[in-house]
Amino acid sequence: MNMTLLEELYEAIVDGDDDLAVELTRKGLDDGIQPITLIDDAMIPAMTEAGRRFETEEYFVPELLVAGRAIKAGLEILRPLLSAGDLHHAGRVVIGTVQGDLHDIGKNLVAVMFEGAGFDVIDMGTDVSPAEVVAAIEEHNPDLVALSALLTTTMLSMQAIIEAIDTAGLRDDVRVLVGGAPMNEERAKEFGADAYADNANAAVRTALELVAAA
Ligand code: B1M
Repeated sequence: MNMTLLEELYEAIVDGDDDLAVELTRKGLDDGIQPITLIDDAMIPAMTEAGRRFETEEYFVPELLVAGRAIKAGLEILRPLLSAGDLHHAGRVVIGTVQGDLHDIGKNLVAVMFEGAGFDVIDMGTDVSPAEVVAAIEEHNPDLVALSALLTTTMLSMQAIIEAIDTAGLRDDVRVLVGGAPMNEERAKEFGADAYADNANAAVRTALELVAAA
């Protein structure tokens, strides 16, 4: 059976073949496939499938790690293209995965989409403490703080971070957007965030609204 390029890219990521993921991402672009189509129709479904296999114990941590490395390698090819489209300055955002949490695939995706929408993005990485977020706000003076958490345990760090921003007297200077699998609107409100977004596209839309309203 002949597979389409999107199916091949999907398979390459599920199999954790980062060289092939890079090759197919480049080929997809050469064939005129939009970066967002490569992300939405191959990369995210592939990571979802790797996650499903993890849950059913067909995959273990090493397979998940190589799948994560493959999606990251593909995204790196797309990053400059997504950013090049929009040169206007939508605002500045500091983004990170909260303390105790090392999941960065969703956060990286949101960061790439922010860049594509014209935001200046300062990526604090993973396992970001309240003090690091406060220091990043003081250093970069962002419009928006974007926080990602993938574990039910680490999502509580979001609340600690928002409290630390408040204690530092900076809460009125920034909007706080939160997201990640265990989050929802209710928890976002409870933790003191300004907004919640459940996927990367919604994150961009919500970020633009928050910055415009401020
Ligand atoms: Co982990 N892990 N993991 N893991 N892992 C989950 C999250 C889990 C649900 C799997 C499971 O057991 N079913 C589970 C959490 C259970 C819970 O707390 N409820 C879990 C666990 C338990 C763990 C460990 C504790 C496992 C262990 O060691 N025993 C451990 C913890 C390590 C740590 O962080 N301290 C661990 C480790 C890992 C790996 C390192 C192996 C790897 C991460 C690699 C990496 O990120 N570099 C990994 C992975 C890959 C997953 C799953 C399979 C996939 C996550 C992912 O990347 N999805 C995940 C199960 C699953 O989700 N099916 C799982 C793809 C990504 C594009 O989606 O991150 O959800 P996601 O991001 C989405 C949205 O959530 C949203 O937009 C993104 C795109 O649309 N979003 C935002 C995310 N951040 C946002 C921020 C926003 C807005 C939207 O605004 C700021």
